Amino acid sequence: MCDNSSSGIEGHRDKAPIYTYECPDKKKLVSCNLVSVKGRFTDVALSEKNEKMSPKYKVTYFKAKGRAEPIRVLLAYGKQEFEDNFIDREKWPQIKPTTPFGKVPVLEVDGKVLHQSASICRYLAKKFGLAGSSDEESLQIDMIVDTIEDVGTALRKDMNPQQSEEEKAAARKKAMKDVVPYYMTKFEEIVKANGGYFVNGKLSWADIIFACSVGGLSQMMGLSGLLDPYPGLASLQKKVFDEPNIKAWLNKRAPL
Ligand SMILES: N[C@@H](CCC(=O)N[C@@H](CS)C(=O)NCC(=O)O)C(=O)O
Repeated sequence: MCDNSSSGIEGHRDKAPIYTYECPDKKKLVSCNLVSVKGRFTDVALSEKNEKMSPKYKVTYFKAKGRAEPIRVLLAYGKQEFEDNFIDREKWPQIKPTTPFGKVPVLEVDGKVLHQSASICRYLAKKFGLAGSSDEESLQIDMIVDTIEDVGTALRKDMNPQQSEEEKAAARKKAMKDVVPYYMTKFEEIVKANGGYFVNGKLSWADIIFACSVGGLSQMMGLSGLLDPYPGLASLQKKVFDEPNIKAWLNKRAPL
């Protein structure tokens, strides 16, 4: 379900020239190359690059939305160009050991490999002003993000790809009775009480995580219209995908 090219992951340390066309003046070129050769991501390198240019982003995952989608959507929101590196499933066994913990998505930022989707999203959200404007707001956002993860965990407990159609149907029925309404009803209340968003009446990365999760949840449940009984959540998802930068990217990206 995820992709990650071995050259992108392991090979970047040998590719010092990655910086050469990005660092126009000679002094910067030398220091950027040093940083790249050592494979480090120092504050010096970051501040130099922030002054001059956008980082070079590469998202590696399978050809699917899954845990990579909120990363892509956040990059789109931040108007960042990025490379979508799709892994062939047949090649995954060879690629897996080249990733930090045998999992994807990974995000490369100027060749530095980042892993753990929520950590990556939080990092990008901070950059693009979607991580809350106080510790308390950030906490509210994190609590929602962790609860969305709990929904997936609860569903996966009863469902797996090896199940027969009969077992799958029984698991879905149980989830539609116990898990989905429990979480969605509470989410709906929170969004209603917060001006149409999860936290303080404004867009945050929790909204993006939620909007991106609905597709995966619907797929697991084998139904469309998962949000039909929850108009506040349906409207939130629409608002996220109607954000101008996100919408522009969604319109031009190849369908997954
Ligand atoms: N907590 C990790 C989970 C990553 C994860 O489980 N990735 C799955 C795809 S969604 C994966 O790499 N599966 C392939 C494997 O484990 O071999 C994250 O959020 O990034």
